Amino acid sequence: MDKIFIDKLQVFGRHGVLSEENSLGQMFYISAEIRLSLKNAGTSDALENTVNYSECCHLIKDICEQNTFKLIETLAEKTADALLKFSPLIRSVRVRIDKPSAPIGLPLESVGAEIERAWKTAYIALGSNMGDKRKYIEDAVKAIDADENCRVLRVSDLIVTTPVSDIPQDDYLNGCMAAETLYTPIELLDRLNVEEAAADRKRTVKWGPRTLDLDIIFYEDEIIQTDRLTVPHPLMHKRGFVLDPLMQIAPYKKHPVFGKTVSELAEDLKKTSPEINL
Ligand code: PH2
Ligand code: MG
Ligand code: MG
Repeated sequence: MDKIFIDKLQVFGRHGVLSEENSLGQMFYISAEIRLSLKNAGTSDALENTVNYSECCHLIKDICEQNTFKLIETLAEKTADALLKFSPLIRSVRVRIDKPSAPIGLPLESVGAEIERAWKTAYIALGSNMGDKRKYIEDAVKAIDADENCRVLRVSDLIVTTPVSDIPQDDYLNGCMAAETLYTPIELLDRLNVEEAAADRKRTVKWGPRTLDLDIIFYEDEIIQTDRLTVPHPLMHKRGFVLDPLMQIAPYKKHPVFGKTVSELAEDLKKTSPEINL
């Protein structure tokens, strides 16, 4: 991908684990690769189609000068985060911190840290079958979009579905959304759980009725299996109430385990379970 780069911007800072570093300070050299398409800027010759590297340099300088972190990792993280939020055109960043005068007591040219961070696309299933179902879902979508670490890209229609459960309960309203996020998968899960709690969801019975259910279906093409989180969602390919709305917003998205598109998974489900009305 195209990039704007900043090479070894020299900024004074007071970051360090030692108290002398915090009081005396030292020079930090900060480098960044800011990845975005430069095509429109190159063809239009218009600054609004890219990022102003001068503004990026001042942003980096301000973060370095106005904070005192123990770790260069923190300085790198805060810098990457601010750059990623600086313009919607920016897709990913690489940030490198050099600390050539680090008090180590040994001769060296530089020590430092380098990180890469990016906006990631996640697909999230939305469900509710208690109370004002539409409002629970719409409020959650709004709250996620208002979170500075998330940008909602698309939301499907909300459809009425029959509960898939042995426990008798009211019909569901289901949908799906695509969002870009700076959260890791587990941070995103925590964030979605906050919204479920805000909707006063009680986790009493498994498969029981719920005011709000927000499930991560895909996170980029990552395959995750931990105690708390399985991605892709392990049942998504068997659930019409997931595939049907997902078809609207991402028919050609490929399942990273099965290698099939959402549209193909929906076809397969229709063949094996024709009673599911897709
Ligand atoms: N969610 C479940 C269990 N059953 N059935 C429908 N129709 N819609 C759901 O969202 C749903 C369900 C567990 O999350
Ligand atoms: Mg669920
Ligand atoms: Mg859930």
